[in-house]
Amino acid sequence: MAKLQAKYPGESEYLQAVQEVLESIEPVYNQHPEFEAAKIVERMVEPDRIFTFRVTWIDDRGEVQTNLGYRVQFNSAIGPYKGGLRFHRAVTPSMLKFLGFEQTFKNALTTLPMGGAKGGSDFDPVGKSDAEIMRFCQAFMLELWRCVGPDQDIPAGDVGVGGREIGYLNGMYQKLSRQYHTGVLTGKGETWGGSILRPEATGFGALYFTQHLLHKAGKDIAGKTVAISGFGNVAWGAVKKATQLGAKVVAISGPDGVCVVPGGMTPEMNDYMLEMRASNRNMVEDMAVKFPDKARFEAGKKAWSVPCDIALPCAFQNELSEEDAKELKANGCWCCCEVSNMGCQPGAIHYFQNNGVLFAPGKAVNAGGVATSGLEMTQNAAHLSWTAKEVDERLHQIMESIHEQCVQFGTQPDGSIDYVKGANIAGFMKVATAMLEQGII
Ligand code: 2IT
Repeated sequence: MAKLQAKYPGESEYLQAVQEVLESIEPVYNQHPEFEAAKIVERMVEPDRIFTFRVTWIDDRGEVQTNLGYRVQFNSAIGPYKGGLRFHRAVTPSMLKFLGFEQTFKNALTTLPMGGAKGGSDFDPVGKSDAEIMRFCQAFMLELWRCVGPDQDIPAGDVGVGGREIGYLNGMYQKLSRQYHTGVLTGKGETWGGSILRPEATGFGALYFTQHLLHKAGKDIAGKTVAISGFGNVAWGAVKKATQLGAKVVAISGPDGVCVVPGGMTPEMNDYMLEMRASNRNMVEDMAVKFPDKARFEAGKKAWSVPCDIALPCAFQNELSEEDAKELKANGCWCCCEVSNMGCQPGAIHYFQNNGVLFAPGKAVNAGGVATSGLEMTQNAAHLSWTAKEVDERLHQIMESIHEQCVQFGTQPDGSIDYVKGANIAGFMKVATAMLEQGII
């Protein structure tokens, strides 16, 4: 860690992600001198390569705009590079390195053969028209297409990139490459190679994982209150499945504040989240304007100020601080399943773990998204489409297996389960073994 800090000062998210994994794996690593001899950790913390490119496009006023684009190909030991694209004004190489690093372990947990990658741009979708989004995606693909391919690197969506953006990216990829296979991006539309349930998969998978965690703790989700941050694709799927399972979603939030929903989110409100995302306004207040008798907007507040049994961070890294964790606990919260990548700050995780709040990390909880991307790749490679039932069953099995891996590697001498350790050690052992067996490269 000291070497990395000196080498990459200021790359705080990347250093935070590496620190968490190294802390978890230390005891296991020390039992394997062959890992040390092959310098597995020193190799694993560095991305295989990073592409950086200029993306120039023209906005609706006719002005020329320039952004930066990136693809971080982190680790291919267990399969081709796989991971999402993030369009957000705060995107930096540090952010994409942390996400690519996390992705490598997460993808290992899915049981599918996928390496880790992440990419994106500092392009800010907020306030952009549909035509601007299309022109930006096309300009972005003018560079990205040379870095990716169905057996090399398969991007998907992430924050700011959903089905619409994947469509524009795929159209331009085909135009440039004259390759008409369906396998270079996942999260595609259902009529052009996309898997049924991929849009829902991250949120659904997170709730399946939460069910297993609660079951192990002798609890049940039905009738419980849930606070969710965000209102994008992941939060949308989480609200839907939580509600289907009989829980009451009492809060969703955005950068402008929180919507408190005392009676619980209804299916109509859940559907409206899609319109809120497509509008590119990035304001959760719109929900309270649309449903004034059901939702109350509180400006500047987080979802963590709303009393709940279960907290599901579904928005952005470091969105839940130690203070938030204390407020949640004080208001009766007893479980937090992290759905966003690194959504909880280290202080929050330690507070939860030391104060009897069940906690599981994003790389286990949210892996249903990329797992279903893996199922989309399988369908594409076989030139067929599975039914919703088939995809959902496989997603269920995968989330159960991820939970089992956490239990296997995370059970402590006192019988409790440290899900952070469990997920990190399980992912690490798989990637480290694959690296070791393939030699020093
Ligand atoms: O963080 C993630 O796992 C994703 N954004 C999904 C990646 C994917 O390739 O589906």
